[in-house]
Amino acid sequence: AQMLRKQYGTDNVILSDIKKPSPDVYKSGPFVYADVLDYKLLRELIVNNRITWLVHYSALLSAVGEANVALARKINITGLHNVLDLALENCLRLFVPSTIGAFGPSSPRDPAPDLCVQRPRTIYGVSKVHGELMGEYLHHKYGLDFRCLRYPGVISVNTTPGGGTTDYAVQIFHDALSTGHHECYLRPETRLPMMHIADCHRATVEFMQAPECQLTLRTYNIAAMSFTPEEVAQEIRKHLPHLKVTYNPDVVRQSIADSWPVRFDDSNARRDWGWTPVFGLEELVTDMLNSIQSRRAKEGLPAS
Ligand code: VAH
Repeated sequence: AQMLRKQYGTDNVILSDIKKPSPDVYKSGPFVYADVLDYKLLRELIVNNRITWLVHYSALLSAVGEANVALARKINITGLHNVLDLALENCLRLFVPSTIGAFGPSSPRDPAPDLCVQRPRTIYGVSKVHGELMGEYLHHKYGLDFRCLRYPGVISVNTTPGGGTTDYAVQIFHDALSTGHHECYLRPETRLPMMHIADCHRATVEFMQAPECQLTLRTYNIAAMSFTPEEVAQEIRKHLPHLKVTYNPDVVRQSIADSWPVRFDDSNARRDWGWTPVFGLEELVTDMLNSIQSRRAKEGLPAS
């Protein structure tokens, strides 16, 4: 929201969520409570605030979705259809994120191209492929301005890990600075595409601003880096040499990770609308450690 508010004015960008945000969210600009399953409430918000773009992030992620398939289906599919219908009715530009999780074991994995077989093995992945297909169908049939990016694992200090398979890549930084020990639920050599949150936000805004005539696809892969738990641990040890990682693979999340792409081919995004990442592994590790350290200092916690 910050990036959009800088460009379009604070009061022109409304954040919404189903849970009460922290006090600083209220301070940073307009916030409204919204439940993606409450069609009437969403319609009122869109009409009363003359909304023109909608960025739809509500979804249960991969691992938490496997633990609650019925809820994941409701939020990720029924919630999506509410948003698609409202976008059509109100001629909105609609952004819906997809994910590396939209691919499965029969997809090409290294790299995974934009267009290939997609038979994901999680309700999260199935719902995201459904979103890609529904959005593209409504675009071609009714002209819906549907735009979708397949995100890698997104690494940010601003949110606590949300039940995804890539959560370890956030938790390891917090553990490195607090206990010096991280227990990893993936095997050391499990390679997954990852991206710093700043690149993810910038890609989304730049993609939303791309002229329609430049887009040859409605859904694009975007990539920045791919790393394994051992590689990110080694990079962290350049700053904190004593980091200890023990590997205790979790069957569910290891099998999900093993069904996902190892790397993304994002050449179409780079060609069509100029996508290019800024954060590689070195920059990611430096930024994450600095961000967490300054947070801990504010909370009066020891540096590490
Ligand atoms: C997950 N972080 O792990 C999410 C994401 C690319 C993975 O979709 O489920």
